[in-house]
Amino acid sequence: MKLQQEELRHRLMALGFEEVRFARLADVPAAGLTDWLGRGFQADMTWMERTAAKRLDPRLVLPGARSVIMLGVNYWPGKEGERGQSTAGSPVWARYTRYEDYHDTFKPALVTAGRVIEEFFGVRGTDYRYYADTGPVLERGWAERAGLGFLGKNGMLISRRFGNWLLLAAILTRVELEADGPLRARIRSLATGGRTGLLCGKCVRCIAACPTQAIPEPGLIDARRCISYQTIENKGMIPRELRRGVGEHIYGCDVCLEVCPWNRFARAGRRLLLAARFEITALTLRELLELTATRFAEVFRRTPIKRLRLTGLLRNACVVAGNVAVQAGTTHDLVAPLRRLAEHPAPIVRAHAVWAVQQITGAEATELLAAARANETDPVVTAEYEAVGRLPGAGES
Ligand code: B12
Ligand code: SF4
Ligand code: SF4
Repeated sequence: MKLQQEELRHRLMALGFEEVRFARLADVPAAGLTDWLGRGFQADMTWMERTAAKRLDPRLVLPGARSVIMLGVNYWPGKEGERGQSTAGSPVWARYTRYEDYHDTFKPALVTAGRVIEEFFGVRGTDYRYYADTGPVLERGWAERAGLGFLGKNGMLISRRFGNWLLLAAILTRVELEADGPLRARIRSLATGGRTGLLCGKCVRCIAACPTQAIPEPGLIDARRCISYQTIENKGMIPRELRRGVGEHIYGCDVCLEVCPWNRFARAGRRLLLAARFEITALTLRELLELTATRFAEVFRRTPIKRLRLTGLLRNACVVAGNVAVQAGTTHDLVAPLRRLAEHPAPIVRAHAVWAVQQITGAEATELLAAARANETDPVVTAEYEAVGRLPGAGES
């Protein structure tokens, strides 16, 4: 069996997965997930509540499941992918969005992995199920159990070989596999007793660096405050009190990942399962504010950003524009496109555009937005106009 599993590992690694490790499906401690849900940290991701029972018991996902194969793909983009991200005032994209949607690009390899399992163990297609962020599986928990790395205080599965830059996928199977064992079993001397922060030591960089204080306790993320949630999952208004914290993050956030000292081991990935779209980072904020539906579809085709849709991206771009201009301390060539967006058909775009113009121009905003305001009937947008004078510098930040 051991030999067969090693062969399987090599076959799956050859498909493009940098990490392939096995775990037995047994006793999932419920406390982590139920506590997180109980505190409302899932925000409006109600699917996390609906699927909680399945997440806590993989046998509800695949009856008779015995093992899980945890897969990791290194997506550190290397120097080439980092270029363009350091220019002051340019929008910052989470690293995983600088590739075509991994949910799609992993799929053919997962299909092939399934065939390999069928061939190796003489099982059928109904004897396994695979997911990459697409199913009710606690991927980080299983990755920790299988020994891909440890759970950091930033909540991430951190690899000693790749730092914070592993995307995960899971194959649940009825095949009984020998477990590789967690990292903590291999380095007992360092074990702190808990599962979180095994190799963090006294470091708390990620908690301190989070721009919106979304990590109230080590390993626990309050999605309601997390920029990643606000700019990707939230389809409504970004709460006013969080907008300044969003800073230049146009889509997703990597701050608590990138400050982690374990990234010193990161190296550019093989990218067998990733299709680079690094050109996205070259888009200027003005170009983003002026996106049309056609251009949006063209530029973001096959990327994860397409799921946010044009209105969501314009909303985020408005928030970034308000922040960038305030940081630069200048009035800006962004005011003209923002004034146009204050008359956009979608109320959510209008509301955030009004906020951005107020951030950039202060008292002048009333005059600059007078025409748009005269036509405004939506209460959410009207509330943004009414907030003039109560925004940063005048009490609210
Ligand atoms: C919901 C979700 C989010 C939410 C909530 C984040 C969160 N921390 O829960 C939001 C939108 C904020 C988010 C953001 C991001 N996400 Co996300 N997200 C998910 C998703 C769909 C579910 C996570 C979940 O279950 N959360 C609930 C909490 C309670 O669970 P948990 O973090 O796994 O930890 C608990 C369990 O491990 C459990 N537990 C304890 N013991 C044991 C033992 C066993 C055996 C098991 C099974 C479980 C278990 O207790 C822990 C908590 O105490 C997963 C995909 C998936 N299906 O797992 C991706 C996933 C976690 N996200 C991912 C990524 C990349 C991100 C971002 C970096 C994206 C970005 N750049 O913007 C950020 C990072 C934010 C952060 N610091 O966590 C990757 C993480 C890869 C990695 N190396 O860790 C995942 C795994 C997707 C993937 N397939 O690659 N995400
Ligand atoms: S992803 Fe960003 S906002 Fe979310 S917890 Fe990490 S640093 Fe904070
Ligand atoms: S930044 Fe420090 S505390 Fe946070 S996960 Fe990395 S090592 Fe742990």
